[in-house]
This record gives sequence, C-alpha cells and structure tokens, in this order.
Amino acid sequence: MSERLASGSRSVAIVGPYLSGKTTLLESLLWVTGATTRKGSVNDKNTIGDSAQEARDRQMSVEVNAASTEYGGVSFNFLDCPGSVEFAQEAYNALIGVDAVVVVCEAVVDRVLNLAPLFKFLDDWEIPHLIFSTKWIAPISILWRFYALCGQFLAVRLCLTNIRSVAANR
Ligand SMILES: Nc1nc2c(ncn2[C@@H]2O[C@H](COP(=O)(O)OP(=O)(O)OP(=O)(O)O)[C@@H](O)[C@H]2O)c(=O)[nH]1
Ligand SMILES: [Mg+2]
Repeated sequence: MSERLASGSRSVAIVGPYLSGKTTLLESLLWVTGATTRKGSVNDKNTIGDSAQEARDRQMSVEVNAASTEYGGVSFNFLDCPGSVEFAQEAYNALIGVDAVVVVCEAVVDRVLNLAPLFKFLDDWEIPHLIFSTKWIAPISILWRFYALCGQFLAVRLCLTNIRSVAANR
C-alpha cells in the first residue's frame, strides 16, 4: 500500500446493498472528474460500470467492475462491486487491499442496520470507509435516525453529500 500511496494512486471500492446507487455514483465520479464527457445512466443502459450485456439486460451489476480517473494530481482506481447477495463474496474479496471504501446506502434505517456485518468487516481489517447516502425520500426525522445510526458504526467523520448537487456544481 505504501508504494501505491507514494505514487499518488488510490484504490477505492464502492460497495453497498442491492440497487443502492453504486454504479450511478461511479458514473457521477467519472463525469465530474472529466474521465467521461457525459454521465451515463443505469436505466438508459449506457454506464461504464455495467458495461456487460448481462448487467445491461438485468439492470444490475453482475461482477466487480474497475474504472479509473484523476483528480488533484491523484489517480483513482474505483472498484464498483455488485450489491446482490449472490455476489456478496465477490464484493468482500474486492475489499482486501483497497485504500478506502465508499459504502453506498439508501437513507433508510433498516438498510443501514443490515450493514452491520460489513462495518464489522471493515473495522476488523482497518479499512478506511465512509457512507454515501442516496435516495433521500424519507421525512427529516427518519433521516436524522439514519445518520445517528451511521454515526454509531463509523469511526471516521460521516461524509454527507448528494449525487445531484455534485453533478450540478461540476
Ligand atoms: N432517486 C434516486 N435514484 C437513484 C439514485 N442513485 C441511483 N438511483 C437509481 O437506483 C437504481 C439502481 O441504481 P444503480 O446505480 O444500478 O445501483 P447499484 O447499487 O449499482 O445496483 P447493484 O450494483 O445491482 O447492486 C437506478 O434506477 C438508478 O437510477 C439516487 O441518488 N436517487
Ligand atoms: Mg451496480
């Protein structure tokens, strides 16, 4: 890891529950950093992450997909992991050896509770991680409960952001 850090390269895994928005987040990251000239969409079947025909047909990730970009002189290699339970082991395997993990989760209390085993795994392996919350449709009181729960799991500061605002401020 130290050699990679010295070379200005970072490896970041994107994980989280099924259909939480991981591939959409990767698409935004590639677009806002200038790696792509347009932001693809899972629904339009034109994302970088879900480029396999099977993924496009099912509108879900079916394997770990890698994509690179550069920002601030640092090269980032993202691993977009599938969220379906059938591919859980593949996703866990991708976490070993990355520099950081972004856990993508809908802002729903049940979803974050189900992530407890993943947070334990990340803590046990001392992998830096943050939560990126998507699909803000709950009332504000529910959102606060969601963030309170996130705070219990996270040793690091919670990063609050939103795909749409990032894209709009490009
Ligand atoms: N409203 C809303 N919809 C979103 C957001 N992010 C993703 N979606 C939608 O959620 C669906 C699933 O998005 P994906 O990006 O494929 O989710 P994923 O986590 O990569 O899915 P898997 O890899 O199959 O687990 C798509 O219809 C997206 O358009 C968001 O922030 N808000
Ligand atoms: Mg996906």
